[in-house]
Amino acid sequence: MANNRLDQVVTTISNAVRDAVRDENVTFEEYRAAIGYIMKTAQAGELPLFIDVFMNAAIVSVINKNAHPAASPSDMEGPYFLDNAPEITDGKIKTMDAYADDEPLIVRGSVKDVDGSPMANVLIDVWSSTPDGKYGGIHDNIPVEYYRGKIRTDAEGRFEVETTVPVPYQIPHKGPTGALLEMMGRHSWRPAHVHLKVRHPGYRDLITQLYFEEDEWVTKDCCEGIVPEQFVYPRVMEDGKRVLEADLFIEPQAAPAAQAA
Ligand code: MBD
Ligand code: FE
Repeated sequence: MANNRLDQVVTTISNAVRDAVRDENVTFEEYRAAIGYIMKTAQAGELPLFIDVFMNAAIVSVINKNAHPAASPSDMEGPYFLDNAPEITDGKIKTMDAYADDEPLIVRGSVKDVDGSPMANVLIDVWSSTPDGKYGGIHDNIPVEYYRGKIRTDAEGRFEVETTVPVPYQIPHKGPTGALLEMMGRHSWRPAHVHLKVRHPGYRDLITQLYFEEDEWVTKDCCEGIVPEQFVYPRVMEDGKRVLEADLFIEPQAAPAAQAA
């Protein structure tokens, strides 16, 4: 019998890994190589990327399994959320002039309680990559205020912000994570995506992503993500700008369960 939650989860995981070692007849050399790989990944600062590529989708399936049926589908947060993104006051997320032929994108929609009532003043983080797959505040010294920002819903529960259209996204593939995928014969592409994180006191965080219909990677995400159909958008233009419109439903936080002894 497990003593506590930590004991239970760690024991289950280590048993699963031991079973894999036995099933695969893993050699001592392979075991040492795996340790070396993990150390190299840590030194490259890619542990969050490596873990998310292989595990984030499983966590999302647990979240969705336990969610209120009317709540919007959750999706992977990925390794590049930063909580120190700037508040957007002029309706525009900063993007880089260097990408001359990027397309403007309007992301808008509403936030409602699962009972259907609009929710005012809800905090939404929006983040996406540069056209060549880099994230502000993470890669290539791009400042944190580029391609990410915090917005809030208005009195009617609506939000709107402008950024640029992201393109199919190759996860950083020059480091150990990409090298591993390549050695496994797998690709390192995700569909183009816009990340959203919706937070409000008393409500469960909703972390999700928006996608584009014409994107070939929507059905073969390298992170094995199951893209929520309702968040895959056809090409809609308004005054020369692409538009994604998302109605997001969030659920009240469950009362904390009594801690098992
Ligand atoms: C990303 O940008 C991402 O969104 C996910 C889920 C995994 C790796 C990189
Ligand atoms: Fe991402």
